[in-house]
Amino acid sequence: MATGVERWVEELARLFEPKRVYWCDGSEAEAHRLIEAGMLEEKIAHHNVFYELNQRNWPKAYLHRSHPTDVARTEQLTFVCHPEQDQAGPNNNWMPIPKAKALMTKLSKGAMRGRTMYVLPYVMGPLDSPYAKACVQVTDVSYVAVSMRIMTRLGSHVLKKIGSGDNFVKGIHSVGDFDPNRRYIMHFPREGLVWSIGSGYGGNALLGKKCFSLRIASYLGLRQGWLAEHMVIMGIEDIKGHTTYITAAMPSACGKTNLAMLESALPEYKVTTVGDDIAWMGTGLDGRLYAINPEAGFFGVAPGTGMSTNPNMVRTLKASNFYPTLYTNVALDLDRNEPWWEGLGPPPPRLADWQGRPWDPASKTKAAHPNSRFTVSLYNCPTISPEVDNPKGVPVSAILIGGRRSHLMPLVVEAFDWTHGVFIGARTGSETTAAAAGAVGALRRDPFAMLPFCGYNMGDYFRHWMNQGALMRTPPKIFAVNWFRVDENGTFVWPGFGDNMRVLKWILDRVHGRVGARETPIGLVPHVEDLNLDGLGIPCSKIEKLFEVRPAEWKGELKDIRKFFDRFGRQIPYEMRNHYDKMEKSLKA
Ligand code: OXD
Ligand code: MN
Repeated sequence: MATGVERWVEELARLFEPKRVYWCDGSEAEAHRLIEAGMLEEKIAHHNVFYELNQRNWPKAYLHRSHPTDVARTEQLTFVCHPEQDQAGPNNNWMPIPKAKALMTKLSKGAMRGRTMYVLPYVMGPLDSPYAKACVQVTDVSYVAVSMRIMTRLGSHVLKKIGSGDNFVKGIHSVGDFDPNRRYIMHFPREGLVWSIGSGYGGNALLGKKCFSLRIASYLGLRQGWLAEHMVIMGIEDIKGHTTYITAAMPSACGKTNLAMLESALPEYKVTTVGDDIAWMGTGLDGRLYAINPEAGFFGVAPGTGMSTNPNMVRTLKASNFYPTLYTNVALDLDRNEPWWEGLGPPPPRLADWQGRPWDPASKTKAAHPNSRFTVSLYNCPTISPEVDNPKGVPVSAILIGGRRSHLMPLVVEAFDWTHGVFIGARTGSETTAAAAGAVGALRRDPFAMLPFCGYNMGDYFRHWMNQGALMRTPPKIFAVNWFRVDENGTFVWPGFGDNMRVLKWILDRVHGRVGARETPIGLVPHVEDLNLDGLGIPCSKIEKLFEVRPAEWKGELKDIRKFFDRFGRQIPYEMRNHYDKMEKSLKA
């Protein structure tokens, strides 16, 4: 008798009409075969699917070039379909479920003709974790199949775990004809289904990542009492060998990957990496918050990654533990056959740009696409945490919430308590980046860096965060951080990267009750003398400016926060309104 997965795949094969159906076993030999076939297959905008790079200097590395219109997440084409629009909230595009299903069925009809349908059984989370979820995705792109093998725990064993029933999260993916007018990323959180047509870009096509581990999982978390968040998970080990775990929410392309594996400027501290993008968190029996990373790889932004900014990522990329590492839309050093991007080092003499065209160094355009990416196994990372596969997760002592703000926001602010921390997370704004299609540098509210990823009404999400705090005996402390404040010349004041450990040290000192703090209308900030600034070479007066809260400058901000909260009407928790009123009052005073 056919299993639930087999019946579902047969139904999809009747709809998509692929030339053949191939069930992936997740082996390395299979990944080799798919890459070799992809090196011959000329499919995407006249480029081969995979292109072999210099294997001596960049072990197991392959280049992929996407369709030129398909280079970032397309938030305007991403929908979350609940029965009622109000359940999706003002933060999501919505369509009635029957209409969305009819549209996707029409677009899917015969969409895989002449192609292979790959069936990918995978698990999000360490295999024996109570949080682990079994999923199956179908796709018609070998690049997606190989990427999913890096990013998830993929293999035939997952089919055994699912058994004969249909208790699995479903992902349907086809690139169709790449037509941006027929591109939709549809989510049906109540039935654990994602259906994505028309895009091969990671965030739209590797359905285990944003679509499942954030949009669908955040809804599961609401129903079941846990949190799915856009967060780094990292350990900070002190000189005595004691590790404190923290998580950090930051919008896309704001330095989460750099933070997750930072090389500390303070030699007494060492970072270990659990994850760089997604955290699933729930309260343990001891009343503490625990976090697991559902992913098994990094899908990181290449530009800006180099030995001076993130040496551990360069080491990860050059390690040869796991086959393969993929580079998407980076530039190509034509003499050495190596990947290149802005920030890796000086440009080599002869480069092809991300679309394969000769690149003129005098031109104003970037050689690598600003959202070019690498896809690499977590198990290549030299700073990988020994706890990465711990089914229980790691206990979280602090939660950081960051944004990219050139003005106004101090380097670090501690929340007065959990409810104030939720208010801080909810009011966070950030300047937009190239990770999503649209304007770059525009300020938008991005609560908990989850605006594009929350699979339900964010008013309910804020209430859910409030409720989670009440479940914990010792909730983590919550901090807002901003590495991006600039001076009057537009230059970053704080050096960032490895020096961010100086801020993390203060956070640890607060967590362990070792230092005091100064109260301001927006939260608690450090006494500058409590920061370890040894060897930094920035005058104290400049550092003090990083903690300035100038009430006159907050007028516009207050207005913007109120406008944003008003979009959620009465769904905004009363605690958040109270914190807003208190902050407004003390800024005015
Ligand atoms: C990502 C993103 O790819 O946030 O992680 O866009
Ligand atoms: Mn992300």
